[in-house]
This record gives sequence, structure tokens and C-alpha cells, in this order.
Amino acid sequence: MSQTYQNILCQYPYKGNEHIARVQLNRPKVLNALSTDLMQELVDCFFSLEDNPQVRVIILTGNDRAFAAGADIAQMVEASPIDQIQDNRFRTWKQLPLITKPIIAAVNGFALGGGCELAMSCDFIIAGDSAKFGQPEISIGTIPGAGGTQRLTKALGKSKAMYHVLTGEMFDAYEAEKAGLVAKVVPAETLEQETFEAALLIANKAPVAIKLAKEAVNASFETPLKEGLEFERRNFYLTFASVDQKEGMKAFLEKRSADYKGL
Ligand code: CO8
Repeated sequence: MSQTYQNILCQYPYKGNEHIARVQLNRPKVLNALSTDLMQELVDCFFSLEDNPQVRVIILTGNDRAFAAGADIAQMVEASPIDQIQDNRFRTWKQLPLITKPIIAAVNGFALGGGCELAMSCDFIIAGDSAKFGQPEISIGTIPGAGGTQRLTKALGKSKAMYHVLTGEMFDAYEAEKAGLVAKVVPAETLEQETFEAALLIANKAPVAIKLAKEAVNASFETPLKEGLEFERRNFYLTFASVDQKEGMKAFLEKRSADYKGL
């Protein structure tokens, strides 16, 4: 089933795999600028995939030229702060962390401003070697608004993040990888296949354990180490309530592949 949207394409099942969905930002004429309509469709699509028990992994991507070149400047240029509050423009962004399934950002081309922030909101990024990241808002008289000053600083460290936020200069996929912003750089033309293979690795694991692992890693950003370790331990114990933990460990001991049911 592939649902139709105006500003995104949602392919599910993806490459015949019922555990993987691929969502493509689809406003190529404006380098996938993130309009409020696009963001609403993206969140609606993510929640429909979240609610589908077959889906285990989501890939979010753009096209060869751009993942996304930021929020839609044409839509923002005349906005007042009150317009933005009344439109509740950040509501969709605030909903992204509610998705418990892993989301992989597959980035080719520009990931700028809100585009960089959207990629950083995903669970990890695989970048094609053509990818260009940046927070260029300073060049248009504003600053990052959807997490750029926070997530980029956590990923790159203060000095590099400050450099990029204050100068608006872009950085390439290799620099992003060196800094840990990107999990892996691959040739641009193999990005789709490499990302699919990464998604397959996750889709073949126990879904409950995957969700608990995602939650525990994310907790490390919000909690001091002692509480984070306790959180992790509780999630570790919780996996032992799942059928899949028994299956995974038995399969290892019986030297066969595990057959995970998501239970
Ligand atoms: N918004 C709207 N339109 C855009 C955007 C954008 N962010 N980026 C590119 N476009 C449009 C261009 O206007 C152009 O349209 P047209 O063909 O009609 O003239 C088309 O896309 C192609 O762009 P260019 O001709 O500029 O292509 P180039 O290859 O010459 O340049 C760049 C590519 C360098 C990516 C350039 O387009 C650029 O600098 N874009 C803007 C990047 C930017 O400043 N991004 C930050 C935006 S602000 C932001 O993201 C804040 C997020 C806060 C969260 C929001 C929550 C509500």
C-alpha cells in the first residue's frame, strides 16, 4: 500500500519488505523546503506507520540534489511571531520524538537549516558523499529554530557548532562523519541501497528490543549518567518479558536464525 500525499511520497512496503517504509520529501522545485503542509503530512505519515504493527523501520530521504534546504522561506518571510504562535508551526516538530520506531535519515545533497534539523531529529543519518550540511539561518537574518543550536552543538562540540551557526558555512559529509553527526558516508549513487541494507539489519532484529534500545539511547541526552544507567537497566529487564528475547537467545544457542514476532 502506498498512500498519496501532496508533498511527500510514502512507499510501503518498500522493496517488497513489509517491515520497512520509505518516505521521500517531494518538493524538488524548492529543494524540498519544509512548508507547514509538508511537515503536517510528514507527521501524519509517520504516525500511520507508527500505528502499523508490521512496520519496523522508517527511512526518510530527499532526492539527489537536496534532502531539504530548510524551512520554506517564502512562507516565513512576512510572518510575525504572533502568526507563528497562532499557526503553532512547531507542533509538528514537537511530535517527531513521539515516534518510537527507528527513523533513518538518508541524506544526499543539501541538508540545511530545518533540513539539517530534521535529519538530526532522526535516529541516525547515512549520508551520500555529495551531502552538504549546515545551519545557514544567520545569513538570512535569523537563527536555527528547530533544534540546530542544541543538536548540532551536542554532535559537533561547542567550537565547531558555534563556527557553523555564526558563519552559516556548510560542511560536507566527511566532516559530518568525523564529528559523529553522520553514522556512515557512502557513494551518493549507492545511498538508497546502503540505507535499505541498514534498515534490513534493524528490521530483522526483535522490534520490542529495538524500541527499548532507541528509548534508552535517547534518554542519555536528557538524563544524568546515574539515572540514564537505571533507565537502561529497566529497559534491559523489560526485554526479558518479551517472547522475542527467549527466541533470540534460544536461536543463538541452537545455531539458527531467530524468527522475531514483535512480541
Ligand atoms: N525555502 C524556500 N525556497 C527555497 C529554499 C527554502 N529554504 N531553498 C531553496 N529554495 C528555492 C529557491 O528559491 C529556488 O526557487 P526558484 O527556482 O523559484 O528561484 C529553488 O529552490 C532552487 O534554489 P537555488 O536556485 O537557490 O539553488 P542553488 O543551487 O543556487 O542554491 C542553496 C542552493 C545554497 C541550498 C540555496 O537554495 C539556499 O541557500 N537555500 C536556502 C537555505 C537556507 O537558508 N535554509 C534555512 C531556511 S530557515 C530555516 O530552515 C529555519 C528552520 C526553523 C524551523 C522552522 C519551524 C517552523
